[in-house]
Amino acid sequence: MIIGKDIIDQYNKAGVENFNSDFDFLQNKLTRSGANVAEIVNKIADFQVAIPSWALGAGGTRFGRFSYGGEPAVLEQKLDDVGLLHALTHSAGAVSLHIPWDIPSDVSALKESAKSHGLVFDAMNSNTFQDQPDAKKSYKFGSLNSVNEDSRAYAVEHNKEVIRIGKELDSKSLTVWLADGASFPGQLNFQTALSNTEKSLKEIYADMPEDWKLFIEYKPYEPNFYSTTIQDWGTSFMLANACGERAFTLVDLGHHLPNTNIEQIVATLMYKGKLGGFHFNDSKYGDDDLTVGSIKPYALFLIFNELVYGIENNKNNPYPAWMIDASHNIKDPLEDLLQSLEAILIAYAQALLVDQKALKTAQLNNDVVAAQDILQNAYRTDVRPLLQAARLQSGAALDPIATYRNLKVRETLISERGWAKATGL
Ligand code: LRH
Ligand code: MN
Ligand code: MN
Repeated sequence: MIIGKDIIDQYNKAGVENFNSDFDFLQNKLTRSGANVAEIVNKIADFQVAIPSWALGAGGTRFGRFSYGGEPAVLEQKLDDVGLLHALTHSAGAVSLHIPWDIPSDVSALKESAKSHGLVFDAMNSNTFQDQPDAKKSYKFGSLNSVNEDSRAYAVEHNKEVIRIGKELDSKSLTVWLADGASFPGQLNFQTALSNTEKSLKEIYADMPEDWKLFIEYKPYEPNFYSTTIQDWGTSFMLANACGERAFTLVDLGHHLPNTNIEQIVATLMYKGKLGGFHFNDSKYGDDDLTVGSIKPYALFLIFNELVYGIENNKNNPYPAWMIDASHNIKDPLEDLLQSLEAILIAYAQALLVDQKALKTAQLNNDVVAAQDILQNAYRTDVRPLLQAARLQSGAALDPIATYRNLKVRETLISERGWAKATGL
């Protein structure tokens, strides 16, 4: 199924009148307070978030998985689904592949299809956290950190293979997330595990083309429950520094212990020019991979406030790679991703409204009340008409979920694909 611009325009007609009055009201209000509305709308329109190839089917938990009709069965169909999201929003202009879950069988056909949907290939993700059916070595006791030299070499080789596939797709980065760790005290020598990991990452880094970046993701626990070798941003930062200037830390919102101040981590990394990428999701208890903004929207806004400040002020930090890393257990995955995209852009737009000059003055005067007010004034603004303006100007849907439902996308996908199960997670 393909959603053409003409169909979107047709559906937009019904909502344009309401949009105009909502937008006028907000534009007047923001202009009065000194904001450059046109510039903000352009920034929102330019913001692109990668969709991971593993998020397009129903995810499930370790207790069960409930299939969702019309799920993509092969990579080509996953790309088509990202194409649908991009047609509706114009903010999902990239796809991120996980290897070997999604190995392209025909690279040039896949590139052609990506081009037709207006998509590029963002970071490649390697997978050394499971043994594949044809595996020659096991990752049961670790991969890049393993005490077993053969397993380590096998894992390094896999990452090199992912780089090779990524080069063919014109991707420019590799994300490494390691499950490596220990489930019981005494199982691992922490220093040896770290030193093995560092050596392995350096080998992978050395294999990357000059214009590639390495993103090192951290996570405190799961699947190992006693220790994880790359447990926190500090460990990732240290390893990125050891690898070189094209290695960076990647922050996944779900990879923190409860109440961690993630916005401060963002600021710290950007200060040192080492924030490479972001995985968006939301969580209540652990790495829940819930819809972005569904649990802690204010925390998301505070994170975006630091990102916006960092992009503006820390020119030594490269523009970060954005990706949604969510999983959908009971919702239609495409609708869930549309909700995530909306939440990301809302937080971004609110952060763009923060009066940075006034905030600095309040901080210099130690005016705590004013500082809080400045942030909350931005957070409490209903910025959705700005998102609609951005979508309208780029030919996307005023209301993506309503258009998706009106067009009966899921019903069409079910009739086209049946009840096929997605591969991967
Ligand atoms: C690990 C993770 C990592 C993986 C993805 C499937 O929890 O966040 O990014 O590659 O999930
Ligand atoms: Mn992740
Ligand atoms: Mn995760």
